[in-house]
Amino acid sequence: MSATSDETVSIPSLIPNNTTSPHANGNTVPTTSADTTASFNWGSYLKTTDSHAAPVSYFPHTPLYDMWTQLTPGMKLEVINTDCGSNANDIKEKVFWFASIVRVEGYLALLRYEGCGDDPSMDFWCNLCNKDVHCVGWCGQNGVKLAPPRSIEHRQTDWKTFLINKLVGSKTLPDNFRQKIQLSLRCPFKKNMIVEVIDKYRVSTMRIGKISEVIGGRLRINYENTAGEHFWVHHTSELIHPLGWSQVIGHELEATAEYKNEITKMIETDSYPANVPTADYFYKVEIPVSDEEQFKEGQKLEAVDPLEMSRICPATVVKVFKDGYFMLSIDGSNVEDGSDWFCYHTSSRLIFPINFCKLNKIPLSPPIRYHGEFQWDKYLLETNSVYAPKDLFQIIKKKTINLFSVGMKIEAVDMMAPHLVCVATIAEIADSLIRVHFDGWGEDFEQWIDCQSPNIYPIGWCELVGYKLEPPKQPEQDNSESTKTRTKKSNSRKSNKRKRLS
Ligand code: MLZ
Repeated sequence: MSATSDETVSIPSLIPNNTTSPHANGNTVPTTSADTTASFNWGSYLKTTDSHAAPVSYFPHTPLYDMWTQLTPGMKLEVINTDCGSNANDIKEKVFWFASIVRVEGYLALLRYEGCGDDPSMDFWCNLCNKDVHCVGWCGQNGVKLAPPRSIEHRQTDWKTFLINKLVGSKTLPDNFRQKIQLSLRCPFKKNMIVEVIDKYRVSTMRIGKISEVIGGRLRINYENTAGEHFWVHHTSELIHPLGWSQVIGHELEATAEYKNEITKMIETDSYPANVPTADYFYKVEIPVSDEEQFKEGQKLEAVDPLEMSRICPATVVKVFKDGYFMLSIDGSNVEDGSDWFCYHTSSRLIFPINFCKLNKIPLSPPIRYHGEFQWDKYLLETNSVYAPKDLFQIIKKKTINLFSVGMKIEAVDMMAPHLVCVATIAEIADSLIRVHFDGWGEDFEQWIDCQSPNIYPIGWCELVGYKLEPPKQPEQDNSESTKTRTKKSNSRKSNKRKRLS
């Protein structure tokens, strides 16, 4: 037994018989897997930017969020010893040593080997979900060698007694930590499953897509009949639905007649092939029970512009579907065919009653080409329209606790290029919203995102799930050809030329 049920270290298995002195038999200093896989290093970045990360417990959709507050400074672990002369990549030769947590930032922790005392010179950052991090007692149970780092080996003559004093009664990781990580990484969606997905080139339309990859609960969906075109979404996203959803709701669906017939048959017979996930796989919304709880055509509200998420704009309900779904048009859009209308639900978290921005002291972007100071009363008169009553918005009815603070570092999906998960900072808080700034990128790239969004992650998440993290954009790239184009594009985000999902 490595730990008692309250996860403190107990005596019997504390010092395994395989605790040895290190062998100075090699010159290579092994690195942790965190160092070998990522060129961007969160640890040094937090230091140079003098910043902190948002805690894992703020992200309910991420692995171990409900137990992360238990991982605190002082907790003891067994980790790979990178100063022992062995080759860390060779499993048979791996040597471990005890370490304490000095500081926790997202999934990462600053660790200090036992025996270093107050000396921080050997401190190192490590992803706590890394496969070479274990609870105290693990090495003993698994016959893995424990040896103090060479540089501090001389500091003690009796390591056994030293360790007993240091480790007994201290907290360690729960026994089943690794299993919990594995369990929390499970996703009900599998490769080759077929779903309905928003058309990124024409957001008012849904299409059929086939899942081609699943990483950390995010799905890469390949559009049917368009070779190579894909779209990344989180599996709880509002942008994917079960086959048949468009037909039942009344949403536009771009698919062959053959597909549509097959879908109709499936709905009628209520029988779905194994690769067609049913409604219970998807994020469940609360369906309004009466007509009074539904939005009505023509009602105005405030919405984060889905194609330019740095702006919150006046918007209009242009079409009402079943079950609380409706289409919204951003006021002032010059896209005449309605191809930029976007489907929302009464439970959507990026729509707000009028004057939400004013109340929260954040800018509301008036419709493009609107002259004069924007005032809702005046605007409603000018447009001869009505506002959507407050109690239609589920987000207003259920108060959200937004725990984030300005300056916290996170990993965030660039919603305009959702295949990219980027180094980002919380730039502003407004009620349930957070303004996400992408490090190194201009203000036009910022995005208002809901604090419960499944598109934001604790730092170290990409490494944990094996997804590429986009590092901050370097200032020296400013003169490059590609940035010039982007700057142009970025300026166009403020014009009436709408940004497209890519
Ligand atoms: N091609 C895209 C990439 C921008 C990525 C920024 N991510 C924070 C563009 O220029 O819009």
